[in-house]
Amino acid sequence: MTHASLDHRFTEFLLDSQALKFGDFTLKSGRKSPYFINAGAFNDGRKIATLGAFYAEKIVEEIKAGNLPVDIDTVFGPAYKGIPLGVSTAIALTSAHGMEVGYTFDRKEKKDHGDGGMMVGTQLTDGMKVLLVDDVMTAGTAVREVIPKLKAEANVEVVGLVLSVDRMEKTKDCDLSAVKAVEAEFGFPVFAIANVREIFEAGQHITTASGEPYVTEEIKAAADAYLAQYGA
Ligand code: OMP
Repeated sequence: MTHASLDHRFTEFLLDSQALKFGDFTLKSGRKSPYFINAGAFNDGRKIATLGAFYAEKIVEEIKAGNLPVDIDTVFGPAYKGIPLGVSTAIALTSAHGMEVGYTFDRKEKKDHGDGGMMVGTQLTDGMKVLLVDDVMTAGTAVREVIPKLKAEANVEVVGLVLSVDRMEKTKDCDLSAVKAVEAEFGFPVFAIANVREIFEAGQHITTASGEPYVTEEIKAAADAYLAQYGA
């Protein structure tokens, strides 16, 4: 029995969940892309549980490789789309891997009654090891917004960032990928369950119910052209 690699199994999951779409999409950065990854497609219990299990598998792989610490205190998912990611990842880390971790997310607006505060879940305190999770990185705008919020809360140590997909795109100003630029700027490692090149490679061998590959030659050519222009 062969075991498909993590990126291959994740690509299958993206395609089966219709989270990976092909067409014409305008990105947050303004770039026009022939593909889009929509984490909003993980919209039921089975899909979000499966997604959390993929994040947990990637995290445990990186812990075993010595790239992430074993004593992560909390998984932080930035509001709003990061919230189910952080929660489902924390559940999977505990239930499937026996790790005791918290989950934390930020409020978009400050609450001045009840428990107050900007954070929900495990409260951040000095010295805590925080692992960030987010959906997709194109230019790294989302992560740049959340780091100051964390630092304003407590002197936490951000130990890394785990994404579902690294789109492997150059930043506007240099040829470095957004992931590499974030690593260099903040000093923590960034991991992705799969990157776009792995996804397009795997997608050519994964078929729809009617037996056609999800990634046709036409789709592959459009992706290659896009990556030739914007890929790092
Ligand atoms: P950056 O924050 O610039 O890295 O862009 C990533 C964000 O853009 C994601 O968190 C999404 O909100 C959105 N996005 C996707 O969800 N999927 C994609 O395939 C591409 C983008 C995007 O707009 O770049």
